[in-house]
Amino acid sequence: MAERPDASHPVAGAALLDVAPEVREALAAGRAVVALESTIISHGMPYPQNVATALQVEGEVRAHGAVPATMAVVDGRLKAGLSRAEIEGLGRAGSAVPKLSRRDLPLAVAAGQTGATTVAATMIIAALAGIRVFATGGIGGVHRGAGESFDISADLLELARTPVAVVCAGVKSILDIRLTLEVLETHGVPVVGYGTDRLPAFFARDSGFGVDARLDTPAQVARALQAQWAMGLRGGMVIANPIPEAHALPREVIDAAIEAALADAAEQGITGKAVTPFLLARVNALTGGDSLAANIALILNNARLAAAVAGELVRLEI
Ligand code: PSU
Ligand code: MN
Repeated sequence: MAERPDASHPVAGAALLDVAPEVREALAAGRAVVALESTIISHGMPYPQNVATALQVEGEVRAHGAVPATMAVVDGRLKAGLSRAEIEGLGRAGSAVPKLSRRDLPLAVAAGQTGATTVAATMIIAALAGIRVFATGGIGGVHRGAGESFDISADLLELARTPVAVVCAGVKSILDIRLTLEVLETHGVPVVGYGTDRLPAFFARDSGFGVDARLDTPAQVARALQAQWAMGLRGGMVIANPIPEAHALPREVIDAAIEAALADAAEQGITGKAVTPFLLARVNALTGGDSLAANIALILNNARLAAAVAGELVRLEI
């Protein structure tokens, strides 16, 4: 279990970390805090909707009784909690800011860079700050064709080693969902369906795959996390929360856009860390306003659940 930050017991990495005053006070007082990522702002959505959404998500976390901590690296400092101006800056810069995953963090810090954090990097900063619950849209996973490309997101390995619960809308079908579940199983990461026994696929409520367990209340989720960490398992958990029914998109629309995006990526020879942002941008462009509205709706839905889970963890005093 991550230790609470405490002035008298600085945690490892504290010297590199700036915890926003509101977040620090909440943690010190044992109040609920929810981590949020910033790659979703810079690389996951167009400006200015990305900034509006990031601020709205923070508002939703607050409205449900928790304090939001949006993560990024700013001028080489790990940030747990961003100012409005910092969120605006990342959103406006978009893909001009580097996307930082685990392997990028030390290099960005040493170089004094500013960048947006992926799920993996956000989990790392959250754990350093003592934050256990994180809300996002979708996690990275095993890419289609990974047998050749070896393209497996560092998010999956982070979930294996860092004790942060990630509330998401499942796995976007730009990925190979079956292989993503296999890798999570190999690394011992529980995948929970919230109110469902089906793994959601981001815009769709059912990926065609099941989950390891269905849990129906934030208290049940918190007890599962408590059990995991109490037995010394240091990893995270995927809390897959289906997109609200009213915002789910027809599977044909999404599948067609994803196939087209994958074909474009192959044709343009996109590889490495550029793959996911490229596919996200192409799917957004091909499906237009519908997917953006769905994307915003599911993130807000995840923010609400994450706030509730963080509240329950506080009640369990972990
Ligand atoms: N999937 C989405 N939206 C996103 C991402 C993934 O539906 O915004 C972002 C997240 O920041 C995630 C990252 O951590 O992409 C994964 O990138 P990669 O596949 O390069 O690890
Ligand atoms: Mn990759």
